[in-house]
Amino acid sequence: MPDLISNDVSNDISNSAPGLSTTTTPTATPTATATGSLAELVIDDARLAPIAAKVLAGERLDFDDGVTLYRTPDLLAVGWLANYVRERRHGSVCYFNVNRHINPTNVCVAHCKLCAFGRSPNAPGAYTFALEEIWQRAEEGMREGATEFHMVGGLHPDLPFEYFLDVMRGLKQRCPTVHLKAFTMVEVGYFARIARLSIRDTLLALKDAGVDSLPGGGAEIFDPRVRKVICDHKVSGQQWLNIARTAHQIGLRSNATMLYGHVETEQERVAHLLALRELQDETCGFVAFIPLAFHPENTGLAHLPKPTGFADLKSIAVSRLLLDNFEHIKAYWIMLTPRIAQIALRFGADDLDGTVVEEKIYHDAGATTEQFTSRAQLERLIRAAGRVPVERDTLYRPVDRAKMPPPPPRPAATLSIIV
Ligand code: V47
Repeated sequence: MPDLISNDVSNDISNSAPGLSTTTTPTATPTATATGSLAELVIDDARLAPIAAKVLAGERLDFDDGVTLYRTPDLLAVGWLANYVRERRHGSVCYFNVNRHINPTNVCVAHCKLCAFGRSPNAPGAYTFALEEIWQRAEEGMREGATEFHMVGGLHPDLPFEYFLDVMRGLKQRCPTVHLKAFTMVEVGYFARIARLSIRDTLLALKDAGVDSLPGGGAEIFDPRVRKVICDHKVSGQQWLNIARTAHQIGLRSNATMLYGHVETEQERVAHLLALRELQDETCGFVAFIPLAFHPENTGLAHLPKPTGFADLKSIAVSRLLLDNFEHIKAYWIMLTPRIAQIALRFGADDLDGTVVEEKIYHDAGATTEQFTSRAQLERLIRAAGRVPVERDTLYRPVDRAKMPPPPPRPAATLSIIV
C-alpha cells in the first residue's frame, strides 16, 4: 500500500485500514508521497475503510464494494479515493477535444420511454438530412478545426443500410483527417437486421466505409428488468456487449456509457459496470466511459425527478473506482452542466468531452446547457479547476495544432445573377 498518511490511527475502528483516518481519529498533516503531495483522507462512513484500503493498495473492488460506494452518503471520501486513482493515472491533466455532433435523423422505430429525441416518421419535428446536408455540416466542422465527428441517430424505418454507408464514404472523402466516431451498438444491431447481415459483416462494412470507432451510447442499464421499462425495443444488454466485443475484435474501438437516475437500483448499476469491466478485461477495446445523467423532460418518464448533483458526482467517482481497466472517465459537460463537470475533475473524471456545436438528444429532453462551447472556454473551465488542459484526438493522442495543416478555405459564395 502506498504510504499516504502518516497519522497515528491506533485508536481506529476495527476494520479501518492502516494509514487511513476516520473522523473518530485525530487528524494529521498531509504528507508528501511518491505520487506527490496528498491531502488527508477523512472517512465519515466506517464501511468505506476496507474499500479505501483496497483502492490504495491497487486491488480490484468487488460487487459489494460497488453497492457500498453507491449507498454511502460520504461523498467526499468516495470522491477523494476516485481523485487519488485519477491522479495516479493522469496526474493533473484534463483532456478535451474539438468535435462536432451530427444526428442524421431523429426518426426512430424504437420509441424508448427514456428518449425525447426520437420521432415517428410523420410526427411534428421529424427530420432526416439529405446526404449533402450532412456533408456540408461536416465540412463546416472541419473548417472550425474539428478532429472528430460524433454521429448517432434514430432507427429509421425506411433508410437502407447503404444510405449510412454513403454518409460515411462521403465524409471520409471530404474530411479525410477527421475521426469518424459513428453509430452506437444499437444502430449496428438495427443495421444488421435490416441489411440481413451478421454483426461482424455489418461492422466490417461500416469500417470499410470509413467508421474509425464507435460511441458508447445505447448501453443504458444492461439489466432486462430496467430495459423493459426504459427501452423495451432496443437490443438487449447482452447483445450490446456482444456487438461491442465484435467491434473490438475487428479493430474498432468504442466508448461505453451508463444511463443513471431513472428506475435502476444501485445493484443494477454495479452489475452494469462490472459487465463492462469484464469485457474490457477480455478485449481492451473500450477507450472511455461516460456516465450519463437521465433527463426526464419530454420523455415517457417525465414524472421522474432529475438526478441531483450529488448523484452526478457519485456516478463519476464510483465508475472511476470500479472500472480499474478503463483509462478515461468522461464528465460530459453538456449533460452535467459545466459547473458540475468542472467539479467532477476532482471526483475521478479526466475528460470534459468536446465543443459539440449542435446537441439534440439532451436538449430535446430539457437540458439547459449551451449546445456549443469554444476551445478557450473548455480550457478556462479546466484551468479554473486546477487542472492542465490537453487537447486530444478521439483516441487520446495529444493534438498539436501548430503541426496541423490549416483548415481548407470556405468555398467562394455562389453568385446568382438575375437577368
Ligand atoms: O444512448 C437518451 C442517452 C445517449 C436521454 O461515446 C439520454 O463519447 C439522458 O451516448 N436523458 C447518447 N440521456 C449520448 C451518448 C454519448 C454522449 C457523449 C459522448 C459519447 C461518447 C456518447 O444519451 C443515448 C442514451 O443513453 N439518452 N435520451 C435522456 N432523455
